[in-house]
Amino acid sequence: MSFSPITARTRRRVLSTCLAVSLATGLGLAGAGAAVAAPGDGSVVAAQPAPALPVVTGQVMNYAVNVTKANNGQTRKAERAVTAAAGTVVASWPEIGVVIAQSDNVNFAASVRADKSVASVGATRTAPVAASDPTWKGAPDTAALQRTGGSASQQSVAEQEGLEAATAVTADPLEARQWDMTAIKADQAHQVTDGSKKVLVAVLDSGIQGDHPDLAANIDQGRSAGCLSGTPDTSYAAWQPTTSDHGTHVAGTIAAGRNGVGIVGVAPASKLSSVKVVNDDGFIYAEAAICGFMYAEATGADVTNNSYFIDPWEFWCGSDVDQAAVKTAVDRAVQFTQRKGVVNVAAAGNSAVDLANKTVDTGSPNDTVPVTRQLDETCTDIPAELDGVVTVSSTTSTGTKSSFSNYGEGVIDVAAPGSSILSTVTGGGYGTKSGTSMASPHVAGVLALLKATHPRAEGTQLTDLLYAQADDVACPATAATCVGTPADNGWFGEGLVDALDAVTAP
Ligand SMILES: [Ca+2]
Ligand SMILES: [Ca+2]
Ligand SMILES: [Ca+2]
Repeated sequence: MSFSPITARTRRRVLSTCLAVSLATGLGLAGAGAAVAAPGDGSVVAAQPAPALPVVTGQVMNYAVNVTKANNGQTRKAERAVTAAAGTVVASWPEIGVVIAQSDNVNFAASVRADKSVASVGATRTAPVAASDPTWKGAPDTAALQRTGGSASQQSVAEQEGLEAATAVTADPLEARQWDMTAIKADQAHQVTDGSKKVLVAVLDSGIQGDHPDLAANIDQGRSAGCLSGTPDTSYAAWQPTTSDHGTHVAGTIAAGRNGVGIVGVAPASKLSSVKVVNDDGFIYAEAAICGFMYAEATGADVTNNSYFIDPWEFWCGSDVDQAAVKTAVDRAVQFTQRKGVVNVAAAGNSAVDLANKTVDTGSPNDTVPVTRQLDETCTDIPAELDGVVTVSSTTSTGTKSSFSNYGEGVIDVAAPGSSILSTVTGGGYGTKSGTSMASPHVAGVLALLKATHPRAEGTQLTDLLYAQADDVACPATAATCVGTPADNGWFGEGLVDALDAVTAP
């Protein structure tokens, strides 16, 4: 779920989305035990591996399949195991040994888990895949095709998204209203530099309006794509916003241009790529996020911004066989990009919970019917809590933690403004939004300035600078939930990011 503005309307929208989805679920079948057929006794083995279990038709589900070794040969073997178990390959990433598969065989996961080339398999959702879903591999849904594009419910979501929390203002120079830029000294940094067009920030989100007057010149259309089908679609429409202006708002905070209109982003000379991972119902599934990370790295992104958690679990638990496999698949993509020098930045989330001491989750899975789960230390928000990801909490204009922001000692890396942030919205205008979604892009922008200042630095070299330069923010004396020292604590991590240091410090 992308961390949309913190309003009652957002919560209602999420709830209505949950209720609208069929109760019928693949939970039981996806979690079925890995029963393995008795091994052969030396008789001749058929070239085509036989399914370990019979094919029994049920609901169409998507799966992340993790290969034992990240290479072409093993990945091809895993693809054959998918086919043998009555599955279809949706996407295949041999660089990380991950295959995304689709099947209506209720024994699919158990059968594929039995293959020697496969380390783990997990259902990416609890709701079945609809024929209208971009990953659908079955026969065309003729009923859906006959409906005019966009259902009534999508329309109303679009209207809500476009209007909610947006304070419409005319497109005059609006820098005076950008308290956030002053707070991180971006205004002072811009006296030195606006950054560099050689730096690319990938915005994994709901799309960026391609012809927004404050963004168009900075969008690298040749390095933008939609990932909703599980593989990159570089057509213009595939990375455009449809039902949400979230990605357009995030993009403006990073790199709205210094061009005489509207606002100015943290790193206004930088390039942006729109990598669409949020579907029309507001969900970010693992198959889209993995595609997004892999595409961003392949197209030379220096930084990615991730203002979302991967659905349908707010926290993915390693103690669950499906959730563990999906978390592994996403982590493989994230760690691959980081080994290649990409810095991934993620919002900490808007549930006002202590990520270092999780207790209970009542909101997941959000694609069927949420259950009450006790959380243990294996349960994490992805991608925010994956190793090496820059995890960002949100601050207000008075410099304290935003009430909605998640926190946690040893989890939060840095803080940035996220309450009442003015930025670009679809329709060519401007509006204010609040959320850790709005904090994360400030950090992505500071990293873009750092990359411009230190063109040879990448990965942890950049994050080391980011953390060292951040301005310490001590825990407020009355804040019982803030644990740690002024130099590093659970509300602000290593402190408020510093755009001026990013362009002036050696
Ligand atoms: Ca501007
Ligand atoms: Ca982190
Ligand atoms: Ca500093």
